[in-house]
Amino acid sequence: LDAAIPGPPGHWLIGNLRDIDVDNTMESMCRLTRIHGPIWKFYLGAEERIVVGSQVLMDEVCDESRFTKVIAAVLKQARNGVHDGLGTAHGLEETNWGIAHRILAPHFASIAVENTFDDMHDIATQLMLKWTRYGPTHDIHVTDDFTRLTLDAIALSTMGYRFNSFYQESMHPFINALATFLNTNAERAKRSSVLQPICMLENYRYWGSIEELRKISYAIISERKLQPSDRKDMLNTMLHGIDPETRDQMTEESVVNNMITFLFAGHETTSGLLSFTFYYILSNPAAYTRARQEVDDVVGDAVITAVHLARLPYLSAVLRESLRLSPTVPAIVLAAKEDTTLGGKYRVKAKAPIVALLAAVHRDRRVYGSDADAFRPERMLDEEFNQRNQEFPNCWKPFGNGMRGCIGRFFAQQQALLVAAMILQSFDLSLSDPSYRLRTKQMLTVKPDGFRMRARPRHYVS
Ligand code: MNH
Repeated sequence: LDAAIPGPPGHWLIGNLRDIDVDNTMESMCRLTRIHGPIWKFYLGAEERIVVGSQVLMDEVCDESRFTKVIAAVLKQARNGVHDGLGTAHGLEETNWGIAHRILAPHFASIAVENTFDDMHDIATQLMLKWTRYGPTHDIHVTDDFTRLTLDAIALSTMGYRFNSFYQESMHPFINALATFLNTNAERAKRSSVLQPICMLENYRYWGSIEELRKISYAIISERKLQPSDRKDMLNTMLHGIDPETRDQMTEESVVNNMITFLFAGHETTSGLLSFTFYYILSNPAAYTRARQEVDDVVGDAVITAVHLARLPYLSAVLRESLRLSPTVPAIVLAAKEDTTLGGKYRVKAKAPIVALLAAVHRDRRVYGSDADAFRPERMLDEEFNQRNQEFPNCWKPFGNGMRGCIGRFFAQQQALLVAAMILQSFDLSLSDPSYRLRTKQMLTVKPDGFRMRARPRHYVS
C-alpha cells in the first residue's frame, strides 16, 4: 500500500533549486504545499527533503519515540561556531547537551524568568525614550529598533553585560560579528559544499567572525571570574551550576558555546515576533483598540510591573496569533529514528530530513477553519486555545517540540508582552505608508521587510 510522495519534478543536477527562492525559502515552501498537499518532497542537488505541512502529520512527527531533531542546513553551518551548544547539539548522544540542558532548564522555567524583569524593563525604557525623542513624524525602522532592544535585553539579563545599542551609531563588535556569522551561515547553507573553498573573502569573514565571538565571550567570562557577582543570572548558573544527574559542571568551552547560542537564538526570534505583532495590530484596527483598552484598564499610567503582565490575556492572545501566522522560526527539521511509514502510507528512511513547516501547519483549515489566514486574536484566548490544542495536538508549535523545544520561551513571552504593553501605553501608532502590505525577509529567522511606523506620544509616557 506504499504511496509515492508527490513533489515538483527536479532537474538531474540542481534538483529543485529553480522551484525554491533561496532568499525566501518559506514562502516558496508554503506555495508548494498548497500545490502538492500536506506531504511532498524536493531535491537539493541529489539530497532529498520531505516536507510536512498539516496538523495530522505534524502530530505524527512530534512523537519523540519515533522521530528526533536533526542538525541540517543553517544549523549544520552554525556548528562551526558553537559546536555542541544547546541548539546545534545532536542531542542525547552529545553529553554536553544533557549537562547544559539540566543545569539551564530550571533557570528558564516560568517562575525563574521573573528575575529578569527589571533588566528587561531597563532596556525597554531606553526604547520608549528614543521613540519619544524622535517625535511623531519620524519613520521608525521597526525591526532594527526591536533587534537593538532584544539583543541588549538578553545580554543584560543573562550576563549583566551592556551592549548599549541605543547609544551608538555603529554596533558593538560582538553584534557585528554575530550578524556576519548569521548571514554567512545562511549563505553557506544555500550552496554546495564543493563550492565553499572558492568563496575566499566570505570564508575569511566567516572564520573571523567566529574568532571574534569566542574572544569576546571568553573576555566576559574572565571579567565575571575576576569580579564575581551574586546576580542570579544565566552566566552564574552556567559557571557554577551542577548537573543533578551526573554531578558534572559545564566546561568553559561549553559555557562559551551556549553564551553565543543564547544571543543568536534569543534575539532575532523575539525581535521578529514584536515586529510582526505591530504590523498585525496596525493592520487590524479592532484588535489595536481592544489591546490598547486592556493595557489602559490594567496598567493605566502606572509604571508597569511583572504583576500587570499576568493580567493581559488579550495582548497575550495577540502574541500567540502573531506567532501562528508568522512563526519567526518557520520550520523545524526532524528525522525518523528507524525506517517507518508516515501518514499511513509513505515510506520514509531513518535519518532522512523531514522539514516540519510550521508556517503551513499553523494555517491548517481543518484546525483553524476557513478564516485560517486571518488575524483574529480572539481565537487564541486561553479557553479556546487550550481546547483546540487538546482536540488537535501539536497544531501550534512556534517554540518547537519536546525536549528540543525552545528553552527560552518564557523569557521571550515575558519580554514581548512587556514591550508591547509599554508601547501601547506610551504611543499612538500608525503605519508610515498606509498602503504597506506585509513582505518578509528570511535569514535564519523570518522578519517583516520594509515595515516602518510612526509613534506619537500619548497623554502619559512611562
Ligand atoms: Mn528559542 C530552540 C523558537 C526565543 C533559546 N527556539 C528553539 C526552537 C524553536 C524556537 C522553534 C526549536 C528549534 C529546532 O527544533 O531546531 N525561540 C523561538 C521563538 C522565540 C525564541 C519563536 C521568540 C519568539 N529562544 C528564544 C530565546 C532564547 C531561546 C529568548 C534564549 C533566551 N531556543 C533557545 C535555545 C534553543 C531554542 C537555547 C535550543 C534548545 C535545545 O535544543 O536544547
